[in-house]
Amino acid sequence: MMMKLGGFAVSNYYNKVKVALLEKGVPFEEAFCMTSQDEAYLKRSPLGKVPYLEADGQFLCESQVICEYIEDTHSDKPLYPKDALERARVRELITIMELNLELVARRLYPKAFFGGEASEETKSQVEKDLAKGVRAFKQLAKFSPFIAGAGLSYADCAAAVHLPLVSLSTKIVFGRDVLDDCAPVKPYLKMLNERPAFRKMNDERKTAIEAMAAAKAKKA
Ligand SMILES: N[C@@H](CCC(=O)N[C@@H](CS)C(=O)NCC(=O)O)C(=O)O
Repeated sequence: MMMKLGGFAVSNYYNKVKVALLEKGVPFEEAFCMTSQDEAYLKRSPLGKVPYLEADGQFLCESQVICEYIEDTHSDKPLYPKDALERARVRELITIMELNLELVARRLYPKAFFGGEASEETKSQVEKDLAKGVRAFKQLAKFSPFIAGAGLSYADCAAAVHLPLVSLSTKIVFGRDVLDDCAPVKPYLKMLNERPAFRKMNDERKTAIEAMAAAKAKKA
């Protein structure tokens, strides 16, 4: 049974899984859906978030759990190194990027992207927490040429979708991209985007953003 990825192409967590599937050449279908707290949707995704994966008639949530499942079931073209410690390093980078960069910067998204606000207290806390996250990220990221070393990994799938949002939201809210302190980020993202899978994911993301903006303008 063909795997189905549920979500929408603007979501960074959805795109993280999508680009991994594309890189690995795993066949999958995209099932468009938005986040929802409806009972029916919660059966697929218990927190009401995207993405979810439907495989063998079952549903899985949490992008990293989904990536682990994809890796366990499709061992061709691995996106983890063979060595256990190197594999742990990939997971370490993903965890730092998601918990200490993306999730922290996410508190700025209402103001940065959705016409909302961020209190002075929120901004100050986010700035402090991001400083720690950026320091840890700089310590761990290798850029040689991939983020965890010589081979493309799930950490690159995460970096490609999360780092641009951290940059953009902090640039909009603080007037300063917190990742400017880490010079290799921009050329690294450019290098990733030269790969067909990453380009496809990003092209489809841009198209989805434009469609969302057009739908919003039509409503107003
Ligand atoms: N830890 C989750 C995060 C997923 C997530 O936050 N997705 C966002 C869209 S990018 C979402 O569904 N937000 C709606 C909500 O938080 O209720 C994962 O890795 O899948």
